[in-house]
Amino acid sequence: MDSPAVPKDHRSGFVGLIGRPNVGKSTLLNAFLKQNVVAVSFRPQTTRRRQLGILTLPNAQVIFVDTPGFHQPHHQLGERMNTYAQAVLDDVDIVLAIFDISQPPQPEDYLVIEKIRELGPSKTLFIALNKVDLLFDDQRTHRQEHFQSLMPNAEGIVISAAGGENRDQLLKDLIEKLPLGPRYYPEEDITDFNERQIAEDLIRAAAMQSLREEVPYVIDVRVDEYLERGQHGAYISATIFVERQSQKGILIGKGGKMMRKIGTHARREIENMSGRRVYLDLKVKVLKGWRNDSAALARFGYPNITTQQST
Ligand SMILES: Nc1nc2c(ncn2[C@@H]2O[C@H](COP(=O)(O)OP(=O)(O)O)[C@@H](O)[C@H]2O)c(=O)[nH]1
Ligand SMILES: [Mg+2]
Repeated sequence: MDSPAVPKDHRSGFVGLIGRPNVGKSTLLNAFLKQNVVAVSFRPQTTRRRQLGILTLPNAQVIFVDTPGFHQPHHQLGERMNTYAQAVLDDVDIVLAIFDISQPPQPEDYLVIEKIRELGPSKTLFIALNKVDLLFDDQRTHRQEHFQSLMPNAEGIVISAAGGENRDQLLKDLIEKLPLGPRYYPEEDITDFNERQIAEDLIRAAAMQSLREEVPYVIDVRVDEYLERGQHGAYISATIFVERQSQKGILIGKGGKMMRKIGTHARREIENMSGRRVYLDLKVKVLKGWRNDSAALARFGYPNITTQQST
């Protein structure tokens, strides 16, 4: 591959986004890329795998690494998700730890703070206090000081991933701390996931947002077919897996109402992501206890990895 000419002062490297579930890691990544390449939802644990988001600028290439949120796992899937986030800590040039400043520190934030303490001195660390748009001005200083007191060795920047406050400033700061280096990926690459994988996550996120109680967390999605149909767009058929027969009933809903709702929402998201029309065909299958089944986890794309520091 020809490496394109880049200026002498070109900077590049990996920025790992870490934090507890639901603080806005994936939202921030999509905002930096100005494109929805990772799934976002108001449910925790929407992100289950590590995914790259590649931002190519004239003077820099920033490779963001989105991760599942650190949490207390209740099954093998959760344990694996934590190890994916842990592995990213070891591999990146910069760790960007994200917290939700609209709420006081939560128990899972302390897991993240512990991870930060364990980082070696050679690792560059940034702290972003996100969702400042949800705070009243008079709460801001107090809350910022609270978070800051828990991490006295790193300065935090208050941002709104969704609203934009300080987002450009954060990007600028990150780029300044990246090492000088080449453009690692061609400029047309924006993620290491293909459309099929992104579609799986978008369908799962759509389902997670419509379902309640434990059901959002027992599903996973496999795309069975992704066919190009020229000017007619794409035909996608996918299976949503659940753990029990009763959950299958909930997913289908009365007269298929829930499936239609999820299908419409997911189709819209996939159309936005891919920029073309999509015909989406969904079915549901039961795969008993898949979140604790090693073979099923591997098939769904959650391999068992070991890290230097096991969680
Ligand atoms: N108000 C507000 N909501 C946000 C912001 N950033 C993320 N969110 C919301 O927080 C929820 C979780 O976001 P997500 O990016 O999936 O979090 P992740 O689990 O850390 O990747 C979603 O409903 C987002 O729309 C923000 O800056 N302001
Ligand atoms: Mg996420």
